Amino acid sequence: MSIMKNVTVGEFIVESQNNFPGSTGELSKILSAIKLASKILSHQINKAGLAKEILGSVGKENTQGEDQQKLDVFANDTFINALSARGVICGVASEENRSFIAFNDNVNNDAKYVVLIDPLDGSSNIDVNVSVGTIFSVYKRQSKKGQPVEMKDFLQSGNCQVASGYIIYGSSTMLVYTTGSGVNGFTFDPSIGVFFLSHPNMKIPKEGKLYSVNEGNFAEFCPAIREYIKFCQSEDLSTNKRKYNSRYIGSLVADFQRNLIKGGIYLYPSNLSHPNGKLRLTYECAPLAFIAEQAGGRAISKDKRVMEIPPSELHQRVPFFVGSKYMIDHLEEILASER
Ligand code: AHM
Ligand code: MG
Repeated sequence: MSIMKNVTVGEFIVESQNNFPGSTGELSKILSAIKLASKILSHQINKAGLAKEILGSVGKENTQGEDQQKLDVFANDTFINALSARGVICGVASEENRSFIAFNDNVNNDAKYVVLIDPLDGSSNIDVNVSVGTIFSVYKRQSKKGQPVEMKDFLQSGNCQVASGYIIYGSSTMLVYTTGSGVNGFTFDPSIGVFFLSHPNMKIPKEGKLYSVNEGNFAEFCPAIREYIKFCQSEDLSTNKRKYNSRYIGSLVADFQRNLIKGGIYLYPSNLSHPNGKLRLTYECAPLAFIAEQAGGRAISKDKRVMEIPPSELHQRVPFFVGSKYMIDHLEEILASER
């Protein structure tokens, strides 16, 4: 096997921490809590087809009116418990909860970081055995240490992220993260319960051959997006072949990961049922934008870098376009010509 068995994610985190003299190790502990929760979740997802008590809907909707799956609830509890137990963050905001949770005790109130998390993205795919993911980001608190966290700690623009990452529960489980010095990917070996560095210094190809969008919404897209999709489908005169291939799983982390490795563009524009796009700025777009940029790609929303958008509310949605640099450059030109 070509996985570099000698470097575990734990060793990699410690090594990276050593490159920052004066580091307190708090960020490392957060990553390690996320790592632990993801192993528990990976185990549950792998047996989802067998265990009726974890498969399917809980029969009620989450805070945003979406059907909540049993595994959504399990994932949310698992990540929040793992993060609160270590006393290294002062609060967490989750896509599954209406508001943030303040870890309001003496130890956690002294912590300097907050975490935002989408514990189980694409959960409606579990019943049909399609890859799902967890997305997270870490910010330094803005409020005073020793006090309970406040909303402003969670409403920071993506530029302020200290770390972000995702876990994909696919044909294998992978953890991919950045702390602002490149992107590294780790593959889980379930036989010994360890993530090994398998994708060091990930880079997204500058140009790709894949476009990913829910084309069922084509008629509802604005003219610029329709024009861009037609461009993707048009013939490349130098090869007499279609310019790009279409690939859409409908599970954001899986679509993102494929395009990160192979090169491509992912689009979730506004449509009639989602006038501001479907994806959440804080839980989904900003963390993936940080990874895309660190891997040499780009992420925009209409006329701005996603990383520059200050959130006005926790569950804010924005149109989201992310992927290979030249593909986003071209989309940006078409969007600009419409304004
Ligand atoms: P979720 O956060 O409720 O799971 O929804 C987000 C998911 C993404 O994983 C995926 O990219 C998108 O919804 C797919 O939406 P659509 O079915 O409209 O194409
Ligand atoms: Mg989600």
